Amino acid sequence: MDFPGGSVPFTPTLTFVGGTFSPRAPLPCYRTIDAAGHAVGEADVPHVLGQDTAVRMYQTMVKLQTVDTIFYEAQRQGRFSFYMTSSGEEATAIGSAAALTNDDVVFSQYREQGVILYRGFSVQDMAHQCFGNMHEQGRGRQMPIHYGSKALNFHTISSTLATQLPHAVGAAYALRLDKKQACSVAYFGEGAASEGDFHAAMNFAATLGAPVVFICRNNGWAISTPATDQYRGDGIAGRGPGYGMAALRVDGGDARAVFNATAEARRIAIEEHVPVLVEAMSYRSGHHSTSDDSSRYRAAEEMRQWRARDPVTRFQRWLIDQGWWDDAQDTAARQEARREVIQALETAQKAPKPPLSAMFSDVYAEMPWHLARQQAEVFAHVTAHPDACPADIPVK
Ligand SMILES: Cc1ncc(C[n+]2csc(CCOP(=O)(O)OP(=O)(O)O)c2C)c(N)n1
Repeated sequence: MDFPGGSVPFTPTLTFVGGTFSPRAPLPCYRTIDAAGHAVGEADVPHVLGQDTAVRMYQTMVKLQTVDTIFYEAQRQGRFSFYMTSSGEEATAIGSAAALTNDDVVFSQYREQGVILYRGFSVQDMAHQCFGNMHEQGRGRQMPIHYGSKALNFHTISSTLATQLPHAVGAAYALRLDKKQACSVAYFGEGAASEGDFHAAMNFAATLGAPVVFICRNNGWAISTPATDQYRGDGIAGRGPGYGMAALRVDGGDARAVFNATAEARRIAIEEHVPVLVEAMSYRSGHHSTSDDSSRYRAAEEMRQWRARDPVTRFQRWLIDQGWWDDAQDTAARQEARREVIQALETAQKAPKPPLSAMFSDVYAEMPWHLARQQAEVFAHVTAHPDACPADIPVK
C-alpha cells in the first residue's frame, strides 16, 4: 500500500520488532589484523595499504603517543591548564585520517588530535595552542587541545558536545552543491551520540543526501558514565538503518581496518551522495582528562587488560610482519619524537602571551559598544589592581 509515509506490505500478524521483542545478534566488528598483530587471512581489504602510507601512519602514531605522554606530564607539572590523551584510540584517529584527502573537511570532538597531526599540524603548533601563546591562531582564547586549522580544513574544536555534527552536515551539503569530490568527516564519542544534535544531524544528512562520514569512537566511557548506561539497542552503528543510512562497526584498535572502513565509507559518501556511519570500538585507556581520576569509577583490572591491547604495538607487529619496520627504526623514531616534543614545549613556554586586549578582538570588524565598555572596565580594573593581571601578560 502506498501510504504517504512509505510503501509497505500488509500482514495479518501482530508482531512488534526490536527492543525486547526480537533481540538479534549485534552487528559484527570488521577487522583485518588480529589481537597479536597478524593479518586476518580472509579479511576484505578493498583499499590496499601501501608501505609509504603504512609507515607514515605508524610514525604518526608514535609521535601521537609521545605527545600524549609528555603533554600530560607537562600539565601535571602546572605548565599549562588542561590536557586530554587519546590513549587506546590512536588507531582510530590515524587509520581514518590516512584514508582522507586534505579536501575533506574535518569536524572533530576533542580526542582526535591524531587526525590533525596526520594532516600536517606540527607538534610545535600543538604546543603553542596548549600554552595559548602569541603564535597560535586562537591567541589564547580557547582551552588547551582545542586545535583548528583553516589551511588543513580542520574546524576548530568546540567543547560543547555534538555541536560539530550539524555543522558537518551543512558543510557536506555545500560540498555536494559545489560538485566537489570531497566529503566532510565528523568524529564524536558514544556519549555525544546521546545529544539531540546527533539525531538532528543524522536525519538531516540522510534526507539531504549529504556526503558525511560519521565516525563514532565508542570507547566505552563518557567520563564516568559507562556505555551500558548510555544507550539500549545495538550501540551506535545499530542506529544507522533507522536513519536509512549505511553503517559499519569496525575494530578501532586495528589501524588497517579503520583505514579500509573510512576509505570505503568515503567512496560511498562521495559517489552515492549519502552519509555513512562508522562505529569504531575501542577503550579510553587514559583518564577522561587531567581533571579526572578514572580509578574512582572503573576497575584497575579492566584498565590493565585494555592497556595491554595497545593498538600502536598491534600495528607495529603487522608492519614488522610485512618487512617494513624493525626494532632499530622503532628506537630511533621514539627518540626523535621525544626530542621533538620536549623542544616544542620549551619553545612554546618561552613564547610571549597575547595581550589582555586580545580577549575582545577578532570577532567583529568594528568593536560593538558593549564589548568596548567591557574592555574599558577590564583596563580600569588592572590599572587599579596591577596584581590582577599575570606579569607575563601585557594589557594592550
Ligand atoms: C553539551 C555538553 N554536555 C556535557 C558536556 C560535559 N562533557 C564533556 S566530555 C563528556 C563525555 C563525552 O563522552 P564521549 O562523547 O563518549 O567522548 P569521550 O570523552 O569518551 O571521548 C561530557 C558529558 C559537554 N562538554 N557538552
